[in-house]
Amino acid sequence: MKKTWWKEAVVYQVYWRSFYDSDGDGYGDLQGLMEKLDYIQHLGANVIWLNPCYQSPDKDNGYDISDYYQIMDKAGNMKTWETLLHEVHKRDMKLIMDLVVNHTSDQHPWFLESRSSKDNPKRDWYIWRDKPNNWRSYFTPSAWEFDKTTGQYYFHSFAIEQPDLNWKNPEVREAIYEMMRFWLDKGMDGFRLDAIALLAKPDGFPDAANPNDIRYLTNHPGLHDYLKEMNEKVFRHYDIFTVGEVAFVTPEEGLKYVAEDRQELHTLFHFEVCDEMPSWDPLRFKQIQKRWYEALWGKGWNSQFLNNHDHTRQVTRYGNDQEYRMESAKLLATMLHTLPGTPYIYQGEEIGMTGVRFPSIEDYNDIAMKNKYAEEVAKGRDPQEVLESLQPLSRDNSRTPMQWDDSEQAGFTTGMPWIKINPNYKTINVKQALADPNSVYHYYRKLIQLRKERLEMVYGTFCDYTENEPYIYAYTREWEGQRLLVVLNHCDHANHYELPKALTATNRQLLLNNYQDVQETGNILHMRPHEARIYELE
Ligand code: TEU
Repeated sequence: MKKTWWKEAVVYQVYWRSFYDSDGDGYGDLQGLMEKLDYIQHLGANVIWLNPCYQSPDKDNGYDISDYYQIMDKAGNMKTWETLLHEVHKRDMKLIMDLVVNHTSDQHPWFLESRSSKDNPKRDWYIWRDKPNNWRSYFTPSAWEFDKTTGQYYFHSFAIEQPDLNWKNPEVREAIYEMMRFWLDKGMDGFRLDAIALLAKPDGFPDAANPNDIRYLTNHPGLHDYLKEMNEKVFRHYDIFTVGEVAFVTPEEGLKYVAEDRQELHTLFHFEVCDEMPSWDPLRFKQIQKRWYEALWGKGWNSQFLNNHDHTRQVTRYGNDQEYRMESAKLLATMLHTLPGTPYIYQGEEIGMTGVRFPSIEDYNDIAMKNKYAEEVAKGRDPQEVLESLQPLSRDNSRTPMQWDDSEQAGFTTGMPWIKINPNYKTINVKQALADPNSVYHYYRKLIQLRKERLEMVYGTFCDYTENEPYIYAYTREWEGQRLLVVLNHCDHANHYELPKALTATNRQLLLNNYQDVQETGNILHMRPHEARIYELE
């Protein structure tokens, strides 16, 4: 397997508006991120993924871009961004930017022109039809919006304020490539490509048999031609890292995006876990890991993550955020950093931050949740019941501000935060985590350090010994004659694990564990609740 910096990287995702507010306006900002770069560096992560900070009316928190060449006021300005890049590089770290090219804001001048008349030169930059089909969008009951100026409907895969670009039009593609080069020429290190599996649309937009199954929004023919062209015209001319957001793909389909010999993207996020596995389901999870490993290994590269700004915090959704919060957060980290693929840390995960339940819909900001709430209540459903049904997966679970200390507003801002702070900040915060040698934070540091030293964790072949076990997950990673064994007891009670013969033939040495006092030499491992261990097999 070819070695590259991005395979060995540990990525830290910064949802800047919730990270650190340097000027008291209630929004995190780029200057705030700059002030916390040492914190991220000290953790050991070496690539930062920055959520979109381009100019935007902010209907979907920056994913509705109205000017690709400017920085949003809330975030700062181009000068701050350039200083940020410089400061990141000074620390031997890299910066990748989130980029949205499936759609723009409805306030983007391209769309303002496009909607102004049927014969405007930009008309065909977006997708216009006389009649809608029966598709839903991610955020609304119809993917089409009627525009009375010209009496036609335009297509939007997400909010009404996010019209989809027409990728069939070569002028659109050239304009996007030019803009990509503008950013890359500034020296940044790559892109997280938003909703990239949606670029191609089917001819004629036929109705879907089941309009609620929105898989029809993704993976249409033509998509890979666009990605190949993008690579040829832009990506391959820079030493960068690209990761595409690719929903609803099988591993075989996923490989097409990342196969090294195809030259499209470097890696992908598939969402078989986050979109399709609502709660912890060990057998299914193991199967997903194995299938992706088998399809990609030696050919293309995967990512490992269980949460981000769209998906509820992992210790709440897939672990235990109560009695075993610390152990559980550490176990999930151990798993993500030892499974095949580049691991991602979503800000706050490293201190075991949890999801949140706000009492009222008014406390929420997430456009996906608010639209769904309105849609369901309009059908006559009980508002309280609707709220409760939407809370567990609301995107705001992950978007509450970073908890820096136990002072007012968790040390995030001196003003009024744009979204409420999780009330548990008094006990869960960075200050506490830095002071406690057993904290989740310090465990992450050790784990990341280990990944730098033990390249088996990056390049090793993967073998799962517990495919049918509901609680214990035990697997090895082997590379250049070195072998690691990872054993995880992902549950609230203790379990024994008897090592299979294949794993007992050699000595074993414990390299990392999330309990303090493991002293076991026999072949039966007594695993405590949410216990995680990494052994070297000699
Ligand atoms: O998300 C795209 C998207 O499809 C997610 O909404 C979905 O939950 C999933 O995780 C993939 O199937 C991206 C951004 O991450 C999100 O914040 C934006 O709202 C969206 O695109 C629109 O730009």
